[in-house]
Amino acid sequence: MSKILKVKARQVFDSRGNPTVEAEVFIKNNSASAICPSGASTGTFEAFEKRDTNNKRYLGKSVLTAVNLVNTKISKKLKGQSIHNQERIDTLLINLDGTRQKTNLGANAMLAVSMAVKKLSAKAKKLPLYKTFFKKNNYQLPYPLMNIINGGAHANNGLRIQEFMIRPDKAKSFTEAMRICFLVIKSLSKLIKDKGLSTSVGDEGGFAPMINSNSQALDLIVSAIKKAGFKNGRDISICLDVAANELFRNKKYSIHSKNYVSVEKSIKEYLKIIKKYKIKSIEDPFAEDDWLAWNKLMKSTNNVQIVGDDLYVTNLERLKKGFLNISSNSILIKLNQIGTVSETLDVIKFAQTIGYKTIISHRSGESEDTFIADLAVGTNSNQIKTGSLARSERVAKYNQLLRIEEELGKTARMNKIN
Ligand code: 2PG
Ligand code: MG
Repeated sequence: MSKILKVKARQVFDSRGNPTVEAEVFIKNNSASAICPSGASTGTFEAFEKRDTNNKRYLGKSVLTAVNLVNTKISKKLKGQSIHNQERIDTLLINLDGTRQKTNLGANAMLAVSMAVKKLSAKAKKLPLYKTFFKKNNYQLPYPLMNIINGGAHANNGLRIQEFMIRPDKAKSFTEAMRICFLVIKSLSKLIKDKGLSTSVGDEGGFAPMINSNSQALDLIVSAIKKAGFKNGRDISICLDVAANELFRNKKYSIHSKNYVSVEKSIKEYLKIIKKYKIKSIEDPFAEDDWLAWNKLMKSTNNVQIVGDDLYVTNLERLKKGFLNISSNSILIKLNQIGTVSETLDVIKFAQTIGYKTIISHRSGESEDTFIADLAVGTNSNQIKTGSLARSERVAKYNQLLRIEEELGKTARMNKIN
C-alpha cells in the first residue's frame, strides 16, 4: 500500500511569476504534491537550481528539464520504494544525482519530490504533517519574524538592508503574535501613507516605500511600534536580514551607506544601530566567506541573535565550520538550499545539539505550499521567517500555523526565544 507507483512533475509558477517544479507522488489510491521555492539573493554554496538557460521560450527560466528528470529517472528509481522511509528515498535521490551541489538532477527537482514523499507519508498515516518530524509531543509554535519593510534584492527602492523585520517577543500564543504584528503593520501603513509614500509591497509582502536609508526605515518601524501601543525592545524586537553578500566588494561593505568601508567600521555602525533601535537579531551581517568578520561581530556583541543564512546554506559541513569559528549563534533553514528533507533535518538536529537557534525560512520566490509551517513546529524551531501579512503565499504559512495552534488546543505553547 505504501509503495511508490510513480512520481510525476509539472512546471507551475512561483510568486514572482517564474516557473518552478511541482512534484506529485502516487501510491495506490493516494497521492501528494509539493512545490519547490526559489531565492533571489542566493548563496554561492547553495544546491543547484536547474533552469533551462538556453530555452528562449521562457527567457531561460523554465524548469522543463528538471520536470522531465522527475518524470523519467527519478520516477523509475523511486518506483516500489516505501513512502515511509524518507531517509532511504533521499539517499536514493542523492546517489542518483551523484554530485556535491546536485547539479545533475537539480535541487529543485529533488526537493519537490522529497517534500511530496514526506507529505504523502503523513497523509497515508492520517497524521498532520507537523507530527511526522522528530518532535513527538509538547509541540511549540515558532515566533514569527515578520518582514515588514523590503529592500535589497526584494524591492527596487534602493534600501541597502534587504529585510526589516519585527518579532513579537512577548506574545503568549501564536494567535496573539499575529494580532501584534497585524497592529504594527496597520500602523506602519498609515505612517507611510501620511508621508505621501507608496504602500505597495515587495517580493515578501513587506512595504517597499521609496526611501533609501536604513535609518529612515528603522525610524518608521520604531514609530509604528509605538503608535500601535507597544514598546520596542520589550514587546517587540526589530530584526534584520542584511544579506551582506550583495553589499560586499574588495573586502569592504556598503551596508550602512553607499560607501564601501572596512569590517571594523561596519561593526562600529552595527553597534550603533543595535543600541539605538534595540535590534535583537541580524542575519547575514557579512559575506558568505568572510568568516573572520563574522567572528569579530560575535565577539563585539552580546545578546544579539546572529543568524547564518548564505553563510551556512543549510549545509552540515559549513555549519560545523561556523561552529568551530564561532561565527554565529543561530542558523536560517531553507530546504532548497540543500535539496532534501532528510539533509535539512540533519542540519536542524545538529544546530540544536550545539545550542544554535533554528529559524525556518521561506524563499523570496514562494508558492501556496505550506510545508515550512509544519516543519517549524515539528522540529521545535524557535522562529519562522515567512514574510509579511500580505501576498497569499506568505500569509498561507501563518494561516497554517494558526490552524496548528488551534488543533493543539490547550497544549499549544510558544517556543522560547532566549
Ligand atoms: C533570505 C531569503 C528569504 P532569498 O535572504 O533570507 O527571505 O531571500 O529567498 O531571496 O534568498
Ligand atoms: Mg537571508
